[in-house]
Amino acid sequence: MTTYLVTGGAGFIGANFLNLLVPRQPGDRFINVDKLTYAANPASLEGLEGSGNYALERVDVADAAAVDRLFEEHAPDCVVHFAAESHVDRSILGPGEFVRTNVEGTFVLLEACRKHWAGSYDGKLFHHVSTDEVYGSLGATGMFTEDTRYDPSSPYSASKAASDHLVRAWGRTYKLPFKLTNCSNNYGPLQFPEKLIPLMILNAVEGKPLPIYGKGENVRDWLYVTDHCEAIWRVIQSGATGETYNVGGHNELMNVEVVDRIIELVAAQTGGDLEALRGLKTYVTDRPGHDLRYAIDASKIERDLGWTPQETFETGLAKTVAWYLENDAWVDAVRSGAYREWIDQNYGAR
Ligand code: NAD
Ligand code: TDX
Repeated sequence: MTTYLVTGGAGFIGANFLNLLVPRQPGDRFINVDKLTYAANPASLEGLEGSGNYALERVDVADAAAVDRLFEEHAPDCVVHFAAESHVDRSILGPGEFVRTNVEGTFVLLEACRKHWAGSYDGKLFHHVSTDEVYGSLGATGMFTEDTRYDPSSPYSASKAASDHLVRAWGRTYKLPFKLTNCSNNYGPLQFPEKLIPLMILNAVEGKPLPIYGKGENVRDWLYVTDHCEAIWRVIQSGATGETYNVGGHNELMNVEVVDRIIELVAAQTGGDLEALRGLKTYVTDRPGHDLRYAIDASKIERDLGWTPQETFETGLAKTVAWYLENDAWVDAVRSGAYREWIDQNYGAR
């Protein structure tokens, strides 16, 4: 039996990971360590209640004493580190929490592993979940490989870059066994509606403006969330220790193209008026330091570990729109007063 300490498991990707793995791995234990910030929704994990191999611990990963207690109580073999402040726009308006959670939080976890795994690293692993944003922006051509130089643009991506450096330094200096994945933009069920795709789906359904930053020509490489989760699991099980794997979906699209496809799907799935929905598109002030283009070269994980995405952008986006239409209660639960304050703060002045 392996005990996995999964940080940030009540957020978007972490919850999809646990919903996939807890039922599939009944002989293993999964401890979800989450501070339950605005981005978390325990309703995302309802299906796991009563599973004998799952528990939630409400803990801040930057709280060294609390993390220490968790290691004593659960004696984890593997840390899967998702917990982070994850929204670029929030990092621009308030970078402090990003440094605290993403940098200090990663440091606290690495130190806990070093202390509690001292003596033998046999069967132990720190898996760090990171992003392609650490590589900065591409021009019109080229792709990020595992060897691309780090060049982060936003407080968010700089904090993730710092955390990646800490993980590799703990590997080199203290021989801590680690693996790292840098993934492109995820989308799918359970994503907090501050991110492009769920924000646009819900605004379109409610007839609200669809705020496109700048000219909408920035390109992102979209990957369905369960394809990312399967990639992480594949790397944990079969990847080489001390290695980094880039994960991406070969789905490069301009933001306006993504919004157009969402509009078409919402019209088709709700019977809404296509032209009226198109009229909701609104070009607003650009994001400062907005990276132009991301594209992932995922050939290493495809070649070495045989991972390939199962969803195309068409199948994944249709499922995602359907999920948001069917899950009113989940949407209502996350769109609290704090959510409305964020929408006013970020979009009010644009
Ligand atoms: P999210 O914002 O949806 O969820 C983050 C989770 O972490 C939440 O449950 C939150 O409560 C928890 N958390 C925040 N601060 C914490 C703290 N101090 N202690 C404990 N828990 C804390 O994020 P996400 O989109 O699921 O991203 C998960 C990870 O994947 C992040 O590390 C992110 O950088 C990385 N990533 C995300 C994407 C993407 O497109 N969303 C792509 C590549 C990599
Ligand atoms: O209202 C919006 N209008 C808009 O045009 C929002 C919220 C976004 N955008 C643009 C900005 C980006 O070019 O859409 C693109 C996607 O934006 P986000 O959903 O905020 O994602 P991004 O900034 O690309 O970062 C995401 O992918 C990498 C995640 O939030 C990160 O956690 C992950 O590391």
